[in-house]
Amino acid sequence: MKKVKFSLFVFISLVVAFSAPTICISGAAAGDGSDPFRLVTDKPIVFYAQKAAPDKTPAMQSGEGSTKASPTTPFLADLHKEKKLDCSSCHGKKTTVDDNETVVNKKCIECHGSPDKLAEKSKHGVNPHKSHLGNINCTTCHHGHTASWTYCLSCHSFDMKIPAGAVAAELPRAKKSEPVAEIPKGIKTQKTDVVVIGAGAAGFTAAISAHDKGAKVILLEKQPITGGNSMLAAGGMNAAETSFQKAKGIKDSIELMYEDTMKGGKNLSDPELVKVLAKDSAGSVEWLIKLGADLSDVGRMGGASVNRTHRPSGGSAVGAHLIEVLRKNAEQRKIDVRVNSKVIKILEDKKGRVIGVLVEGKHSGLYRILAKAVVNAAGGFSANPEKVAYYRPEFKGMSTSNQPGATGDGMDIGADAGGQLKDMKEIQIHPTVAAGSRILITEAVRGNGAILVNREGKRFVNELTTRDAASAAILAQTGKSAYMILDEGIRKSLKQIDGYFHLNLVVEGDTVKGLAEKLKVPADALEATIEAYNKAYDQKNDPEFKRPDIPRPIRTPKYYAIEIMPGVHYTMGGLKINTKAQVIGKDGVPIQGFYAAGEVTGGVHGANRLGGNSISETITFGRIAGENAAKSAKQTRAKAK
Ligand code: MEZ
Repeated sequence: MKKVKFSLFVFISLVVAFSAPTICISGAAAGDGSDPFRLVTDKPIVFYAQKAAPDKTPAMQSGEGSTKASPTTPFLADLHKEKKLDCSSCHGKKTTVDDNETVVNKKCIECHGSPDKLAEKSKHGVNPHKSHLGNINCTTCHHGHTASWTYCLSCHSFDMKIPAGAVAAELPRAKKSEPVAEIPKGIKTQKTDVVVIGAGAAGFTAAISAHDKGAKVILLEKQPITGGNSMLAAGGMNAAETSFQKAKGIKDSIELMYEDTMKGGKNLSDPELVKVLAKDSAGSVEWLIKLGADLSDVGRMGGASVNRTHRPSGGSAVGAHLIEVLRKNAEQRKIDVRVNSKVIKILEDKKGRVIGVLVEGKHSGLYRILAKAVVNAAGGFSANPEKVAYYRPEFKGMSTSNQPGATGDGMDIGADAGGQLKDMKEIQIHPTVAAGSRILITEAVRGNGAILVNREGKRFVNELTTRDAASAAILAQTGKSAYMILDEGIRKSLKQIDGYFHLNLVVEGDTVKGLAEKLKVPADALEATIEAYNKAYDQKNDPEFKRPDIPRPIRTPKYYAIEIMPGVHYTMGGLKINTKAQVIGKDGVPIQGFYAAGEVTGGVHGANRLGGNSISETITFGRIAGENAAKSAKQTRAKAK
């Protein structure tokens, strides 16, 4: 009987780990007149564990209303002990745990099966072991010595059960700063050629590029999983003059991509950086294809004059796919990738040259890596509400489409190392985040034909205008939200739309009238709106809103609606860089040994980023930063000889 019960527990619990206590978040001192909502030293987030009988599977619920931990609450380690499993069953012979929790994860899989295998057994609608996060560590969610907590709930609100799980979590809050402690004497020190901070698309690209130029690389990620915000990128990657465009007969040019980007950014962008973005974009697509990516589908995003947004065939989300490809390539190259590893300081020598980083590992604690060059690819701060409100008080309380690690600490440590920050007030609101959630409804749905209507059943904006203009138009409507309307034809044109059905975000009707009734909008108005749109499609002319491209009409039942509202999506500001991806110091001179790429930088997107330009930037500037960091490391090595 006991055996049966334990197998049942094993089956339900799926994967178990003995990781050390708490994920951490930090708060530390500005001291230099910069914003006070910066994150440097760590404070624990408290997860409350549910009181549960050892044999029962505790229910995990997301949301507010925390329940205090009971001193009798079992964690997974306790449950294992009850089954007469000792520490070595999870930890092996040694009890030291590295920050990747390598041994524990290996042991989990040995006993319980791989996440893929577990996913096959899952009977849940939303499968906790198969998601856009890809192949992640078991210990991302399953903890041995603290309450387990489903990482998905950082963004979603599924009622997802997890063994020995928390019932509620205190969400990470940015704390007012405290000074960073002095580097302890005799601190453990490692050496490498290049350190890359942040394992999103820019970080992986820089790491792979530096490695391929002969450098020894360590890639550090503070979150328990790699992928960063790039993992969530939906719509695609902009590039001009690509082989895919040519094959489809799309006439584009580097100059046109440059002009669209400058115009979209209200001419605040650094023209030299935009030139590089446009000129190298096709090369970046080719680079990804060589690594094994599929970017053969080409669609359109707001502010683009032609179709130049590249994504996997069928219109799957670009980010999860690219991160899978980049992870695989880093693994094949045996690049040292470390999760749960937060850089809290960039180290400089007396002359201000960057010489390494101070890291706080979840298990290894504080240690130092001396490097010949550092690439900062730590991302933006859309998920730091205090910081967003500090720069833009009018955005206070708005939801975000970003993952929880997008807190902007990379900008803080970069500025502490002498880097100049620019355009910090330029924060982008994405017009279509599903109402009441953090789920981005990709611009590609509008690009493929969907329209926006208000509660009166009327269109009110050119759906392919820039994000700032579309967001402002939505916020001016009754209820400050709108409905995105599409039909079966549009649904079939873009695979990622199926995900919105899976997440229960879609209202559907067999007819336009039926849909209108469900939405409680006037049916005759909605019917007239769709009729006028279909006429605009037929005549290739949208007289009222001047939408530049209508690829499909809305006339194939069923009809669908998703309620959307604007949410914080992207921070255009950050560390100032030059075309070599060198970080520019406060004196206007490049800081030796210091490079940056991706959302942590400012200057590429000016006052408004065009959809599809983010992934483009991460790959193009990630490659430049990685290659130049490797070159700089080589020169430093040669000088030292
Ligand atoms: O670049 C983006 O932010 C993007 C393409 C978003 C989206 O709507 O899919």
